[in-house]
Amino acid sequence: TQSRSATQDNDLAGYDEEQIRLMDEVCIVLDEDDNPIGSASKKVCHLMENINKGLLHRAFSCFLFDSQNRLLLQQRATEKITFPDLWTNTCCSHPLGVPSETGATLEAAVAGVKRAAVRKLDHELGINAAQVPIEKFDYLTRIHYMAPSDGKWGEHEIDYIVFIKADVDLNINPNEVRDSKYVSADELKAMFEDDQYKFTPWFKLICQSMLFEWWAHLNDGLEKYMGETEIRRM
Ligand code: DMA
Ligand code: MN
Repeated sequence: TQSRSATQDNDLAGYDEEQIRLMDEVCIVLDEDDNPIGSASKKVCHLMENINKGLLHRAFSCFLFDSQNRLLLQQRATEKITFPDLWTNTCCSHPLGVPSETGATLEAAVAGVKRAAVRKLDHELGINAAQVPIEKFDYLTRIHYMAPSDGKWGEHEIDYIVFIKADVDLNINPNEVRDSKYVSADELKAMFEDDQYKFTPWFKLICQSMLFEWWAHLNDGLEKYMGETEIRRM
């Protein structure tokens, strides 16, 4: 039936048990203007058959820079159901459909996203919450994009982009992250020229649009890019 949990689901047969369990998380369903209109499981939100009917959910992409302005990248684990083994920004996930992570106004939504980012930096990379306090995150903008992963799974999100500058200790969760690497802007550009690295679609979109301009202003003038109210459609 439609209501059975992801752990007993034919769509998920053969995938990693822990990643199947996480498909029961509750995502925030949105209209095209980022207004929450309901909730649905992570599994339901990432099936292309639902995305093709317009189902859209809220997400975030966190970019963590160290004190030398190097960006922390991760390679997604082979166990991930969507976009396995691809290189991407520090941490991505979804604010959950719970009061502390949902918001109807932009301000409340940004606060919820920052709480979700602290939660997932710990879960994926083992970064202690004390090293990434909420007040150190900066919200830049939102992008609306759609991207298939394979025939069955994909993304259709309004993705909140947040930056944080912090030196952190990592304790990587291998079920989430296969590899990680700090890079300068020039090193990231070189990775894009190297065929051995494959990247997620949302990270490519952010790199092709604003990332390098934001990065150049990390220490000086980032404020003018922060808090954008328009949703960038990509
Ligand atoms: C989802 O990321 C969010 C974006 C911006 C694609 P994800 O697939 O890494 O989510 P999770 O870590 O919750 O599986
Ligand atoms: Mn998603």
